[in-house]
Amino acid sequence: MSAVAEAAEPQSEKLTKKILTADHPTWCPGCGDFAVLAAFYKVLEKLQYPHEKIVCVAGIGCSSRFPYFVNSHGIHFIHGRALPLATGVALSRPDVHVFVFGGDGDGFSIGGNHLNHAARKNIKMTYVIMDNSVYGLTKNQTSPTSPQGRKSKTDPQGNFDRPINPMKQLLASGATFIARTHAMQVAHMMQTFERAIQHDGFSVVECLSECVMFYPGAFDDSLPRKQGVWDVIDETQHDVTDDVAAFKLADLPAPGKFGVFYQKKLPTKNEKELNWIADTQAKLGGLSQKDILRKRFEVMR
Ligand SMILES: Cc1ncc(C[n+]2csc(CCOP(=O)(O)OP(=O)(O)O)c2C)c(N)n1
Ligand code: SF4
Ligand SMILES: [Mg+2]
Repeated sequence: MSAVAEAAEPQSEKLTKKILTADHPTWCPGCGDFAVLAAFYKVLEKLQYPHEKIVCVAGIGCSSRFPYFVNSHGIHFIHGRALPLATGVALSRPDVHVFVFGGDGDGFSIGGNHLNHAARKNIKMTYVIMDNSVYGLTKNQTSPTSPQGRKSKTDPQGNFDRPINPMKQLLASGATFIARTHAMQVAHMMQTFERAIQHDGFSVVECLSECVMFYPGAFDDSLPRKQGVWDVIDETQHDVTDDVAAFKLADLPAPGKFGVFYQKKLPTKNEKELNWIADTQAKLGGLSQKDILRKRFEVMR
């Protein structure tokens, strides 16, 4: 690299929790989302990505406040629309690391359609769905993962509807990395985030994160200290590239399994687009992307 280029690209600072910490989180004391944020800081400290290459995107919800609390590029966008926005960032800026955060309502309800399409297109990003099985921000409505019979402001008689099964839904959508963890199982959560981030493709982690205000104790059945069962997938027995086997694991009754259900390396849309751009430039004698676009517009006149 020339001296001029070196001067133009200053060395990134060492990433520390102090550098990554932005605003004071405004979640309720005891909210599971604090542990998710702490785990994210720790994993980023370990991975040491250049600070200026980190982008956090979210929709709307308590969990979707996440980008406010991370000192990085961040966007707090429309409810359920984080993934299309993040897709644009990921495809137009292959040099950055895109992280998306949000709730079960944001991801599986209003944003469910976008989740299917971002997954099948295999856009390179990591999406953490902080699942508290309730709409927290709007104060206790039934969410797509609320169990049958649970009473809420929208179902005072108890929820009639069957909840979705996030792992099955993600498998059917074609996501290439699918995992499940728990905000109170910190070591497992950090390992899972790290594997998800290092996956080259669309990685999704469903992270159970208790809403202590509106749904306390929702996930105690998977915490041994609350007499629950913490059942981690044994990858010596489960082939993570086998989607049928993953579907069977996802069919187990609550509290179900935790860990990586599925992982497969498939070409990302990012790499396909980059190859297409490079081929087109080569065919057109090394024209810049801007000039290729200009030429295209001239044809369309
Ligand atoms: C288009 C639109 N519809 C509805 C709302 C109201 N709203 C805001 S957050 C939210 C649900 C939040 O639940 P979830 O995504 O699970 O996040 P949590 O607060 O539980 O973390 C709703 C319905 C909105 N802001 N915008
Ligand atoms: S309402 Fe629930 S999800 Fe929202 S900050 Fe409070 S505890 Fe967390
Ligand atoms: Mg929620």
